[in-house]
Amino acid sequence: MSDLIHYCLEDGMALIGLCRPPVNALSQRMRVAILSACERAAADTEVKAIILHGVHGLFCAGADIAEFGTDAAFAEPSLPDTLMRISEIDKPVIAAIGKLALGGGLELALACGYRIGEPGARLGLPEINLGLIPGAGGTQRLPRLIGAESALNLILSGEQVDAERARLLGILDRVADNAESLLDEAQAYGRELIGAAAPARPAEQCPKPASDLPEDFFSRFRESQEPLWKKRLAPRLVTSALEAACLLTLKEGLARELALFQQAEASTQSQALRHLFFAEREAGRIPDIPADLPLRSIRKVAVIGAGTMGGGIAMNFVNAGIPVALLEQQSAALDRGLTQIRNNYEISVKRGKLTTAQVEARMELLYGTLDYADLADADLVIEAVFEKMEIKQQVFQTLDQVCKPGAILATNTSSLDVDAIAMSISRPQDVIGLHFFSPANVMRLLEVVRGKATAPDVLATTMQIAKRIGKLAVVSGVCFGFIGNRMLEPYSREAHRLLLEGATPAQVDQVLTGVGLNMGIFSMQDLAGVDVLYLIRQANRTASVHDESYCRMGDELYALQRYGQKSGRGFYRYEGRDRREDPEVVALAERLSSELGISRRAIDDQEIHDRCLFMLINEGIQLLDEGIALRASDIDLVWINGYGFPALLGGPMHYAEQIGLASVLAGIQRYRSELGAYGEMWFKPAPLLERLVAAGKTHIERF
Ligand code: 3H9
Repeated sequence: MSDLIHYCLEDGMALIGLCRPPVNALSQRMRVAILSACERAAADTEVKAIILHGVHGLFCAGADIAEFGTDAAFAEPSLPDTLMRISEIDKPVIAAIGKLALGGGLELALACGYRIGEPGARLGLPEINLGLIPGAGGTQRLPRLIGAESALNLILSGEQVDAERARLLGILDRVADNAESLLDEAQAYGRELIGAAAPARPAEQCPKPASDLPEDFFSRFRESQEPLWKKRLAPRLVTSALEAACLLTLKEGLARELALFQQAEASTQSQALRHLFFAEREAGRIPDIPADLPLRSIRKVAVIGAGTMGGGIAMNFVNAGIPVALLEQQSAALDRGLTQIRNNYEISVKRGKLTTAQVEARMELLYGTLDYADLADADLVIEAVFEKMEIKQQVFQTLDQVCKPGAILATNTSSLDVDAIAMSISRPQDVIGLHFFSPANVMRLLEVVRGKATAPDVLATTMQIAKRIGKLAVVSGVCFGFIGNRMLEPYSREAHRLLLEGATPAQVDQVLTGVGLNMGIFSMQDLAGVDVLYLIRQANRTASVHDESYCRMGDELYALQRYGQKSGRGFYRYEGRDRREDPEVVALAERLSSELGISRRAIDDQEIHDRCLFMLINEGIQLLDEGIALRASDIDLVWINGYGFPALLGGPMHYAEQIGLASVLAGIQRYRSELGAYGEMWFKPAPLLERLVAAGKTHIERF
């Protein structure tokens, strides 16, 4: 028998154990192995019932995602065929579900006549998160088990339910006492079924899944949901599949489901989301650091600065049960910071996300202090003070004196030179950059900045602690702005320049949100603060020798005290939450254009798209070439999780591959020649992009 299956016969029952760590993904080899074990059990007259279980406890996390988009996905036996055959076996088949039954894993369980789960098991059909629909019977068998509406909600949300809820919904027949007794209880269940001469499958609980729904249920449902689905294809396909379950026979419904699944699988949306699934898992791997490198232990954390950022950072750690010392210079600022944290938690209580007891437990883990001596036993110290090199270096010199040897010293900076901070103290190997995004307790992205001297175990420990506090950590090298903010520069530059050439803020923003970005660049800058961006620009201006005419719009708005949303006027005019195009801004752009000798013209949307996004892409490719980013997919994660780039496009690097690298290069070359001196200066194709195109590559990689 296969190494993927453990097979044994006990007490008239075949125990078929799935054994493909880590998650028993249903690859083609796995499907062959399961089917042949099931056929053996079906043919064996000694076998009166069959139990499918996970050898290492975990049942199954679904189809093998890596096979999608390749021939292996439907190589024989396909998953739908395998499950159809299992559902036809004329003996009771029991799924014993430990830990997880997700996607194709739950569909495998649904193909069985009976299901038992351990209390900690999570069940769900999360295909939608990959831009897919359940394609191996989930959209047809689940509604026949729990009704169309419940099935629709479960599949559209991708929600994972626990065992007890699954039992209440009717997905599980039984919940075992505990994980350890699951297999024994499944066997006892099997003996009962054999004793009672139970049928291979019980009668369907909901043979007419929509019987309790109004006739126009699906049309009304679509009408109400369409605006929320926006550009997403998968929810529309799920709804069609569920409707089919209500109208067609099981056999017809399965055929319809398969066609819809294949449409989803082939979509660029699903390709993008699958790319991101693997990108997230890859981001944690650092090529020159072995996975088994011993880590430093982090039991106590200290955060310096109790402002919005410092407070948010501290919350991450106490949320994960790690004690935090929060240090401020003045007691009033410390009190304000602690009160703000408590207020944030109170909001969660009001929303029903936390209990009062949980809030108290978290606040207990927070210790406010004004004394650096209290940081002596911290294993990780994160500085979140004002973004100014001298101030940060001063803090680090104090840390150098008070912190214990081996403590990791992190700076939360969004752009400053981590090496310059590290080199200012006696232990640069312990220094690392942690760029949290605001609000730090909410945003998932964390740029982990590896300095020249950062020790490998400091980086590896930081990556591990980031995972522990629920962050998606992406490694960046040291450069101005790291991965995310450095790419923001050319993207924003183009947007500003386009205003001088004749576009309006609303036109530019509409093109960007039309592509799927959460916010247009000008709405984003109005939110961030025109004044804040001006001050950052001022701080870095001396370093720049370039033509800065494109900064003039921002500079003038600053001078007019149009600071953005907070002052009611910026690139737009705000009335309450309403954003309006402002003729004054257009007039300002016209005046600046004439002062700068830039001729104005009507600009089409394609040009806005290409100039903003190709410059963004170009900078990303340059970062990869410089080794600032380890891989193209890391860049995608940064822009999706930190800057509102649409996940459905897979991130700027994946999007560039979809557009075609040669087209991106041609676009950049076109504007280089069409935009005169400005084009000459700024539209320089990244050498890596040129090399990739010359070599006929379609995938962005170091080369
Ligand atoms: C489906 O089933 C379609 C069908 O309806 C129809 C078909 C016709 N395939 O996340 P982790 C790997 S679609 C391949 O780090 P965790 C993962 O890449 C599928 N590989 O651990 C990683 O590998 P590596 C529906 C998979 O404990 C390793 O396992 N199912 C799959 O934080 C550990 O993963 C889903 O959408 C897979 N299905 O989380 C479930 N799953 O170590 C997707 C995992 O080399 N999976 N891997 O980097 C998950 O949500 C999480 O991985 C899971 C574990 C909760 C299972």
